[in-house]
Amino acid sequence: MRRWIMHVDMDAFFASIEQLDHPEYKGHPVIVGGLSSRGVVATCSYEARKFGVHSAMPISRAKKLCPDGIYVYPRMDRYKEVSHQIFSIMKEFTPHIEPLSIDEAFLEVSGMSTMYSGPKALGRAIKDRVFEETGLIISAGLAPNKFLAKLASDLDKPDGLVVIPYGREKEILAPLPIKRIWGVGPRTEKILKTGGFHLMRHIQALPDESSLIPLVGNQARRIWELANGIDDRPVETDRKIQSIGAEETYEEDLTDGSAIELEFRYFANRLSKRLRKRNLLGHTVSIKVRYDDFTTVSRQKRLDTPSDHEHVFFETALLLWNKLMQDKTSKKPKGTKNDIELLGATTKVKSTNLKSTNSNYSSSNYGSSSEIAFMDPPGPIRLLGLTVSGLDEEVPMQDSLFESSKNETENKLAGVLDSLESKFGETAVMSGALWQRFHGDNGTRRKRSELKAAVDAQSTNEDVESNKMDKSLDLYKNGDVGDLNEDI
Ligand code: TTP
Ligand code: MG
Repeated sequence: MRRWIMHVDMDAFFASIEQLDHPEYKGHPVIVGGLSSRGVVATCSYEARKFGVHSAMPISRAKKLCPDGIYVYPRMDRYKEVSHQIFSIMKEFTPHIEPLSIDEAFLEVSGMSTMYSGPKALGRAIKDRVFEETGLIISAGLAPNKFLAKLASDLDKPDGLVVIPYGREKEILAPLPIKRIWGVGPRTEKILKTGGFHLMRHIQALPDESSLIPLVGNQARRIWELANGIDDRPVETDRKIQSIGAEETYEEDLTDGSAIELEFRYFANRLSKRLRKRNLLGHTVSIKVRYDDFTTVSRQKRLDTPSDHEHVFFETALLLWNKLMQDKTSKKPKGTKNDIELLGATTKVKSTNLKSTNSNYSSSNYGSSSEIAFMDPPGPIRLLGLTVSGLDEEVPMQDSLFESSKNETENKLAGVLDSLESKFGETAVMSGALWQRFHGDNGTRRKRSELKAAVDAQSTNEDVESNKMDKSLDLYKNGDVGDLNEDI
């Protein structure tokens, strides 16, 4: 039996939902994104793309290119709801689904094409069904493997339905640039080009990968295979979440340590709730910092014992932040030398005795390391982020075992949405919500004690999940879809 993989990707997903829910938007350029001066475009309708607007572009630029467009703020809950609906429809065709993002998935459809007159008819049936039930259009690609199926779904967007038949893989790939190979990011692309490899056909001309090894090392075989249309990866229905993160781009740059402390408290609280919800423990904590000149740095630390505790995440963030600031300014943080040594040990000590999943730490429970202040940054900070990775499942209780098999697919999708959310970096969109929470009505900052109270109060409110859906980083679509998608 021949293997057939289908890749589906909704057209202009957020914008199409806005047009669906607001019929008066149909046929008009619709731009979804952060509406503040620092907002970026999450996506836009194909009508807006004609003006040159695209995802991750600053809204201010979009407004110059398309002044008469309809600009709307994202409604993540609604998009997630539609996403679930679409995944349920696809599940009626096959249980073998690998969700890749909120609007994208692989479907293992081998064998199913015999139930239709061929792969194209199968693709048509799924497309039609999604359209009938949701009014939304998917672009689909069907091919002998994942790499080609994903490529195919993009070849004729929007409303695409492209089949790459057996035997034509190399021919279709030959004229395409090497950056279309999964895992070939800008850095690898540059290296390959220095070796004279610009198009897939240049790699196809090689008898094997050996000439690529000096350029790209152990990635050579994979790159050679993909350029030749060879990809044996299975559709992974149980792909695990790799990381959970939160980050913010601030409407006004942060300039003092106390504001930064508050942000990390908030992130730590949010991440620990999300981990606990999924019964996960994280091994590695990383912080990300972007200065106002867009220089971006990150630092990470592996915990001795995996944790889901906000105070462990917070204290590790404190440690990493102060180390980073020390490196940057060659200054010591406020506090004695002993404090700093203690801080180094704190994460270690704390993470060993924090197994309870029922933590409810108030700010006063943060322990002695909270005596150490966050150092002031050397310059204005535009973005902060905190991510927990190296996720392991906590040993489940009897009840949750039952629960998890029952809701397996939902959990997987929720996981993908979570990890997707963690990739949506440039969160001008979200910053509005956080900003309001942290500010009085007149826009002035509340006193710090009030802010802490706000954070503590929030830690009891499970419903305060933010609608963060802005994105920026080239990590999107590359970051979370398995090892092949990492830049090398
Ligand atoms: P995409 O599938 O990349 O984009 P799209 O569905 O809007 O358009 P198309 O597939 O037709 O090219 O992303 C799916 C959704 O993810 C998108 O509607 C909004 C969100 N997203 C962002 O928020 N920021 C981004 O930079 C990108 C690329 C997507
Ligand atoms: Mg899409």
